[in-house]
Amino acid sequence: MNITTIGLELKSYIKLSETELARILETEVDTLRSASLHLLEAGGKRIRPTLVFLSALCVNQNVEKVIKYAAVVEGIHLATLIHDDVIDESNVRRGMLSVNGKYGFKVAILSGDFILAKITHFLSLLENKEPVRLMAEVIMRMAEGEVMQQEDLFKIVSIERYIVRCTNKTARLISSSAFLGSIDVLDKRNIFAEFGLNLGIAFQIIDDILDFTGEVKKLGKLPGSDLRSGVVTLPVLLLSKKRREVEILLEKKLEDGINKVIEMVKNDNVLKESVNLARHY
Ligand code: GRG
Repeated sequence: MNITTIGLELKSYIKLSETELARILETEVDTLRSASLHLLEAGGKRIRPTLVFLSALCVNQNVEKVIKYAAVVEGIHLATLIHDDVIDESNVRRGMLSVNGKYGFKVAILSGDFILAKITHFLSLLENKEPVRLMAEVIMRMAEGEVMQQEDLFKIVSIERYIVRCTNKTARLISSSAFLGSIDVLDKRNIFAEFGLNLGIAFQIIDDILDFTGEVKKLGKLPGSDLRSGVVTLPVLLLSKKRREVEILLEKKLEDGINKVIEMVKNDNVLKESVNLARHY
């Protein structure tokens, strides 16, 4: 199979997984259905379902059998994006109105809860109970990662703690996507999980770098917005020679100070160093 054929096949399997997700999220309450599916229709790269299908293809797993897992990982991703936008009070996601922007924060919280409950219920009915246990752990860890991030706002923490945050917030779901695609191949699935974990950490690091270097149009937000909301990421943590100066600037939580730190990041070697650390994973 060549790359073009794989690409075309992937596209059609991703479509099938979206239909499956819409089926899993079926409800008689129209607002809840449209709020839960809003971000699916808004866009997104579908990295997690793609990883499910690619790992299935790599191990010669029947791709039809993993459509449900592709639906599940994108569904959990949607719920976390919805809750994340409530926490950040962000009105834009995937270049469109976020769920809280469109339906208000109460419906947004409830639709995130609804998606998680529906998916857990769906998985609990499968004969193999491993996926429901795995996804419950991923969801727990994501909540832990997000709370750690809230505790760390405007603080210079250790790189180790930052990596734990990336692992919990982002990498475990990406890892489980690679695992679920290869779940029936017992001697390979843990290798895929480990690959996915490293890929997920690198993915979050690059996402954090792009917050400093990306364009408004592609980011869908102003560069430096992570730091403006207090989320201190790798490039800032690597400003080790100016650590005390950065700490003082961030402690005040004032726009001028934050802009100064953004300039320090751009004028230092830390963006390059951050890319190197991402490459290491
Ligand atoms: C368990 C519901 C629940 C919440 C836990 C809000 C929260 C607490 C965690 C936030 C997790 C989060 C949003 C992490 C960021 C991960 C990330 C890099 C998202 C962007 O992923 P892309 O680039 O987005 O794949 P698209 O839109 O392309 O799918």
